[in-house]
Amino acid sequence: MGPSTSDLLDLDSLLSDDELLVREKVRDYTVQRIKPNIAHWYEAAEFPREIVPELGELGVLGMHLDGYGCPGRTAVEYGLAAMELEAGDSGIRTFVSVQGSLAMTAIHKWGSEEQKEQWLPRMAAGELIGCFALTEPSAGSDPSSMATSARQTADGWVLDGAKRWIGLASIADVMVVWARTEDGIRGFLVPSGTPGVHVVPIEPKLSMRASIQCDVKFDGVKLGPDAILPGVSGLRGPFSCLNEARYGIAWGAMGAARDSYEAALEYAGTRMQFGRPLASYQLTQEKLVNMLLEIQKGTLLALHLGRLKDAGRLEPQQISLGKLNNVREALAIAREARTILGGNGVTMDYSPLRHANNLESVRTYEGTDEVHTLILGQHITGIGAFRG
Ligand code: TGC
Repeated sequence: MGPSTSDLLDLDSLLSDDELLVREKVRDYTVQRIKPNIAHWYEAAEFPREIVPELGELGVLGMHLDGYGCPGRTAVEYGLAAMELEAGDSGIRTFVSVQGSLAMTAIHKWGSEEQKEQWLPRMAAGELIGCFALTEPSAGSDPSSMATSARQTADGWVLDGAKRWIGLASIADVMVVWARTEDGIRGFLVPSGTPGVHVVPIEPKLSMRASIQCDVKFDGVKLGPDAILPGVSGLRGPFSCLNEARYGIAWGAMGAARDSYEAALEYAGTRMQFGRPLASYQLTQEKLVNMLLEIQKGTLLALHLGRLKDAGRLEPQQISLGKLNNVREALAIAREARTILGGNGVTMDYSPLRHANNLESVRTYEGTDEVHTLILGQHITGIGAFRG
């Protein structure tokens, strides 16, 4: 049998047996565990916490990290997993990104040996949840303007300030908090239950409903001297973690796009109008073909980024290219798929509008379209246009 209609170019032939195996395992999990339940979780605005240990068992938490109980898989394997999970829902892939690419990566890259031993094995197993607190109410695209501060005292540190849009904060066992110090921006590990930390989920939301994002306030929070991540000072610390998450998003978005396309293709084949299936109309075929073009190109792009990453050659501006392009195209595909579904496309029975709503958040977090455009603009012209 030739390649499937979702993989016209036979991109699967570019994957190794191990990569295909990882992909199939995560795809099976998504089909059996996420897809049958996602409409309910989304409608109820519920993050299914019970799946966290299952994701640990599946080997997708801190998937690309080595040692400390982490799975130690390749960048391509991690990307394929992100793609399959986001074919289920962006909120589920977001959990995996926040836990693995952001919180665990920060500890793995910049933590002390004790911090790594304390947190990483149980986070990889899905026994503990982490979050990553960078964005603030008035510092989104520009984290260099953050106001949250950590003041050194005789006993350690005192943290004051506020963060916003922090994924998983209300259920996190540990927060990675970035704060301004006399020594520049530093990372701190704040365990749940620390006095002075106040977390409030942001709701109701029209996007990412099966995920949690929170406001967090730090009011004179006392931390020990060993709360600081010793390995990094400056924005390089959080940005190096964002690179990992943005890379995963370039893959994940193509999962949401593929699921939207497949839903529209199946519907078009069975839905009769004017005595013929929708798929027999030229206007429908053009929509389906345009979706497939972008899915194939975007998947090939993500795979190329993954191969560069595994070779240790992936540059931040290349990640920006992937994140910008693939999320933008995925959003257009999800919206176009919804048009084929007609009125039925606005019900929870079909995935494309849910994907489109989620992708509005995905295009905004981890660097907006505008930020990635300007990162690329700076790279090609040599002139930074972020500041006036
Ligand atoms: P700039 O002066 O260029 O750089 C400051 C320092 O950082 C280094 N750096 C990087 N290092 C590693 N990877 C990268 N991609 C890096 N980009 C910059 C740089 O070398 C420098 O290091 P050093 O040692 O020389 O000091 O910084 P800038 O402020 O001018 O950057 C501008 C801009 C717009 C590119 C940057 O601010 C940016 O990327 N803004 C977007 C911020 C963003 O993505 N926020 C997302 C927040 S996290 C999130 O959304 C979580 S969502 C998940 C959830 O919790 O639900």
